[in-house]
Amino acid sequence: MARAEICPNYKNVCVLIPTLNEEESIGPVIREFLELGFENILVADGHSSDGTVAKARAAGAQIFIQSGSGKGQALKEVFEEIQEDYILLIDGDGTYLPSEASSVLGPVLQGKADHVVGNRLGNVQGGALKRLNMFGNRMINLFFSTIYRVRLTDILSGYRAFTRDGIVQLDLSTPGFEIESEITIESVKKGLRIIEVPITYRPRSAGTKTKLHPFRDGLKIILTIFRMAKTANPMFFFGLIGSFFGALGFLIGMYVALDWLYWRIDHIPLTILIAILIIVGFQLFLIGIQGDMMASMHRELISELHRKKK
Ligand SMILES: Nc1nc2c(ncn2[C@@H]2O[C@H](COP(=O)(O)OP(=O)(O)O)[C@@H](O)[C@H]2O)c(=O)[nH]1
Ligand SMILES: [Mg+2]
Repeated sequence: MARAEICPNYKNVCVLIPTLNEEESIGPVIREFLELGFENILVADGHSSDGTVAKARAAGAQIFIQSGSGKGQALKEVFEEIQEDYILLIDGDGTYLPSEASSVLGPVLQGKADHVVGNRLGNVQGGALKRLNMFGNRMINLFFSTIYRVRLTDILSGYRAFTRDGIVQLDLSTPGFEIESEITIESVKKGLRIIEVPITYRPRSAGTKTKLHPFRDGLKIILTIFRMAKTANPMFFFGLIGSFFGALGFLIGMYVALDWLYWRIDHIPLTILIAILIIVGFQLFLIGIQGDMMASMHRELISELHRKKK
C-alpha cells in the first residue's frame, strides 16, 4: 500500500463548513476533523445569533463571515478565498460523519474526479430524512437526471469534495438552498468529472432545527433545475413550455370544434386565440431544436478547449 494511503496528507485540503446557529454540533465536528489530521478548517458563518462562531474559533477553526444571508451566498463568497488545492464541504449540523472524509476526498486526491458527491440515500439512518423529504429528494433527483441525462442519486447532498481548479470554473448565483443543485448542474455543464460515493446520513441532534423549508425551498430548487435547463437541454426547456401552449390550444380547439359540429356555433375570437396558442407552441419547439444545435456546438467547443489545456 502506498504511504499516502496509510497516512494521508491533508495539508492541501480546506474543510469548509457553512453554519447558521449550529452551536450544539459545530465544536464536535471541528474537533473530529482535527483528530483525523485536517489542519485547515474554515467555518463560513451566516451571522449566527448563538455561540456558533465563538465555539468554532475555540475549537480551532478559521472564521469567515458571509455578507447577506443564505448558504449559497456564503459558499459563493468563500470559494474565492480558499487557497488549498482541495475542498471538503460539509454541513455543520453533525448529520454527516467526519470519519467518512477519506472516502469523500479519495477520488479528488487520487486525481480521478473533480467533484465528489456523498450519496446519503443508500444509508439514511432512522428519522434523518422524513418521508416527505425522502419523496421530495427522489422527485428532484429524477427531474434532474431526466433533464441533464446524468446518473446521480443525491444531488442535494451537503457532503462533497472538489478540486479548487474545478470549483473556480463554476458560475454560481443562487443565494439559498438551491446552491447544491446549482453546483451539480454547473459541474455537469463545465464537464467536470463527478463521482458519487456512499455515505451515512444521521438525524439532526434533538432540539436543533433545519433552516430548510421543504415546500418553499423545494420549489426554488425545482425552478433552479428547470431554469438552468435553458442552456443545458433547450429542447426540454422550450419543448415543455411549447407543449403547454399547444395543449391549451388543443383543448380549447376541441371545445370549439365540437360546438361547431353539433350546434353550428362559431367562436371567432376563440378560434383566433387557438391559432395563436398553437403557432406560439410550435415556434417554441423550433427554438428548442435550434437551442439544441447551439448547445451541442458549445459542448464540442468546451471539450476541444479541455483537450487543448491538457
Ligand atoms: N453560512 C450559512 N450557512 C447556512 C445558512 N443556512 C443554513 N446554513 C448551514 O448550512 C447547512 C445545511 O443547512 P440545514 O439547515 O441543515 O439544511 P438541511 O441539511 O438541508 O436540512 C448547516 O450547516 C447550516 O447551519 C446561511 O444562511 N448561511
Ligand atoms: Mg442539515
